[in-house]
Amino acid sequence: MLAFAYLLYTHNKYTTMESKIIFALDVYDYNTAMELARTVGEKVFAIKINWPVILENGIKIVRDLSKYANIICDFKLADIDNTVSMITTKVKEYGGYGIISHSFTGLNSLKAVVKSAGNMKVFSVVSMSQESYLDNITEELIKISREAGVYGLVAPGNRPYYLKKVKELSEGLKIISPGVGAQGGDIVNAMLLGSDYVIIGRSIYNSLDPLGTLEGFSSSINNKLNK
Ligand code: O7E
Repeated sequence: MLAFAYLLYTHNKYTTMESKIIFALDVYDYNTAMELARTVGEKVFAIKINWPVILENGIKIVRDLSKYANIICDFKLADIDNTVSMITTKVKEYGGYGIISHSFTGLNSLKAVVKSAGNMKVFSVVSMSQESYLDNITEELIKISREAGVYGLVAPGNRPYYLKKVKELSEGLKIISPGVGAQGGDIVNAMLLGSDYVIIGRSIYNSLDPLGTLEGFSSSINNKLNK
């Protein structure tokens, strides 16, 4: 029985790893969050949560959601080394798969996140899906991120110029991209320009059929990219 449960578990994780989609679960309500996670969890690479779900439910929801998918905590850390370490340590304690940090706070702060993360994946924001001051310093942010030893970079799926630029300088770091769907980006273009995973929120959770919508996104990647 235990062996069967383990097989089922590893199989689910394998299925999850195949997907190129990270679902942005930006809702408040606990039951809604859990229901969405249960519905799409096995079909996505990971679920990303942000302040809306945490402010309403607390950090314990990371553990609950982890039953259904890898959980990436998008807390966009931007503080001194001690504070970001404390937050990262807490996310690790509750079973987070990954954590997202800003990089404009500099090398020391980002290194502190990487150190406290242990086996958790650290992604750093180097370019946003809306115009921001980061546009002036993207190259420097990539350099800091590489030096700190992050696992991946956040770059926009709806702003091709910046996505291409990040890809060119990424030296193999994974790229995860918001901006697809509700913010106008196209999933196939984003993947062709270098995204490893696209982050999609509203287009899925506001849909009448979240699973069907997700599967539509997945098959558009498979159809175009596997030709
Ligand atoms: O537009 P949506 O609904 O598909 O959701 C996009 C998600 O990506 C949402 O959680 C938002 O906070 C996040 N995001 C951006 O939209 N733009 C950015 O530049 C960065 C992020 C983000 O997720 O950063 C960390 C990966």
